[in-house]
Amino acid sequence: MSKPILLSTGIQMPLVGQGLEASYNVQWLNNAADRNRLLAEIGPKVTAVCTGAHTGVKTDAALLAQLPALKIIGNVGVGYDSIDVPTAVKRGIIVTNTPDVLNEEVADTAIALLLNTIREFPQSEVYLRAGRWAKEGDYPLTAGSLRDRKIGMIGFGRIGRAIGRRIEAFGIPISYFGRTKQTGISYPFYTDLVAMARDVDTLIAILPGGPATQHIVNAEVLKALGPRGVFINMARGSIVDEAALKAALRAKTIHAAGLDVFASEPNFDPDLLTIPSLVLLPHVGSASQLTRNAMGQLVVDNLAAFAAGKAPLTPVPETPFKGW
Ligand code: 8YV
Repeated sequence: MSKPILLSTGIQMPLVGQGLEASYNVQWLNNAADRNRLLAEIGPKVTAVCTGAHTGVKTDAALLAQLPALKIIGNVGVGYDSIDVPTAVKRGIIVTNTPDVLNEEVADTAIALLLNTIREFPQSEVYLRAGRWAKEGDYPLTAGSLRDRKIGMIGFGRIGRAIGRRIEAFGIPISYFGRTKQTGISYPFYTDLVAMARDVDTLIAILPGGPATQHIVNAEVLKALGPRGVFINMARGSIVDEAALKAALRAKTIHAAGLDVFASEPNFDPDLLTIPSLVLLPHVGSASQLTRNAMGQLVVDNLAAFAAGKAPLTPVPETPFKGW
């Protein structure tokens, strides 16, 4: 029997490519000289897709319409906002993601970005490398310190709680904003983001992207955060109004921001580079070999299980596996 056809929307780690090829006839959209031609040829026979935010390709309504036999989409990453989930639900397509295996890595990165933003470590290294220390004296004392801060978590899911545990160890008070109050969590809970922003001075965003959270951090939230305010985004670029953020940083109505994610990736707005109070990372939250291998293996395991007639391991809540 010939292997089922899987479409990869972009380049994947060797571990993923090789793992998928054991169960599937893998077709690479990124290698196609003419993508439309490839889709016209193989689209009707594709039963599985492997994708991820890093591929830069959206598994949107237009792509899904070209894949009428599709049964499963394996996403490299916990966030699956590049996939049109409502259409997947309607068509009975299972979507899987990579929860849990990246929690601690992303939480570590969030803390690094938080400290780098508040204490200006990247800027002070640039100062050292430019030979300014001996010539001009010590790097200026930073206006910001983690010591006197109150942190508000925007989203308090699995990664949010891993960040929360670290912040608690630092002895810093935490609040959180979300849709529902979490059982067993005693931190102050807000359903009103502006109210939380008013009560804290540091926001860390770690919530899903997509239409429901589009520009949830807007001019009003940033204004409420105030002039000592620090905003850290570990979620998706879509959750913040980047124009409002740039304006707030330029007008110093907030103090600083650290971004691991952007409205457009990898071609982010170059104007961001002109703002000295911004610390910028190229979406590296989970980007160690150790963690990406674990994520890649989970994608392979999900898609291989499905090809072998077994239940996928980690379907997203919207598309539970209901049996054969
Ligand atoms: C990955 C991420 O960079 O898990 C996620 O949602 O954003 C990152 O860990 C990305 O998904 C790789 O495609």
